[in-house]
Amino acid sequence: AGPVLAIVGATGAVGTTMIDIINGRESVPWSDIRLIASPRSAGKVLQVRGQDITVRALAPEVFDGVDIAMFDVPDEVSAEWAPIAAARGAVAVDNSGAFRMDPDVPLVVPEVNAEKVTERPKGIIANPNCTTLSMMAAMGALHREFGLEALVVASYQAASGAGQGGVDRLYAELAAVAGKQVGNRGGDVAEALAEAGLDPADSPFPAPLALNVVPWAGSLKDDGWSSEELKVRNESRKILGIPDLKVSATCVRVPVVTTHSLAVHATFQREVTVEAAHKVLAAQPTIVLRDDPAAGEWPTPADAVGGDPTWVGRIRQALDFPRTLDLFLCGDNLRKGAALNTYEIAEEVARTL
Ligand code: 11C
Repeated sequence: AGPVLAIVGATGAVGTTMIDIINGRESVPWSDIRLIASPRSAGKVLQVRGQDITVRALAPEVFDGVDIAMFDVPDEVSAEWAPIAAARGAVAVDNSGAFRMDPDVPLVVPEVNAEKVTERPKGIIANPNCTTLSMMAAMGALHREFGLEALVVASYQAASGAGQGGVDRLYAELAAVAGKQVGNRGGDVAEALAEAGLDPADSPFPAPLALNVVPWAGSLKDDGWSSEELKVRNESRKILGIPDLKVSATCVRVPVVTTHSLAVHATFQREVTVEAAHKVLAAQPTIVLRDDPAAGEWPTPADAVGGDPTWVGRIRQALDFPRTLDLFLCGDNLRKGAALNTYEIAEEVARTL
């Protein structure tokens, strides 16, 4: 019989996407799939590959007999429960930020460092942040060919990065401004939201997101950096295996429901041309290269959303920077950015059991 898989956080935004991914697979290696969530969601019945599965409440004994447990829950829940799952014999594949920078926990993107799944002294493997992940398959491929030296990144992050609450808030704000001539005067978007009864204190975003962009994601760290910007730096270094990679990121929230985009200024050790980069990226099975500006072809979140690949385009040789490319990437933050990559790690682990 195949291994037993558990999805912890099965009813959340990422957990729901995880079930969609499993339902969409032609075949799966699992002999059994367990759905686990908070006691509030326990008892719900969800369909997985045509079978009704009752969601169980998180408890130590639900991990007995589980080979791989995927965690799509907040940091503090993972911090407590992933070690419990590991102690009960499961390999925990964790999508939170709790273990990513732990030197005894590999941080894995299968296209870049799949071999690391076997180096798991704590029985835990971490899945990167969705913003970092959106560029890793492309950067890994370019790094193998040209040797990456520095990354300057600006993100355009979707509301669903902040979970279902982020999606609900964006839809509510869009409904509140729809059909109104707002956005032309300071504060009038905020007034429209207030008139619709939308309290800023209830928003996961620190400013109106409808008709706006917000240069903030995550929590405040030293010297004005956001946690999200530091994750892009630290996680990119660990995944790519370049401890001294120079990285500088500005993370921005945009009124897109799902799919993060990144504008990347990437500097390499070796000479790189647009043609050579096209060749490398076109050969990657998980990348869609869409780069013909004369034909109006470039990636947008609307193209990438709901799919597995990362879309890449707008590749240009930086005019004043030799060995540097500017490019634009889009990746579904709930799929490759979270559920899909976590599931791909679980598949890699299943191959090693
Ligand atoms: C966002 N990238 O868009 C974040 C969400 O470290 O897993 C994911 C946070 C994380 O808000």
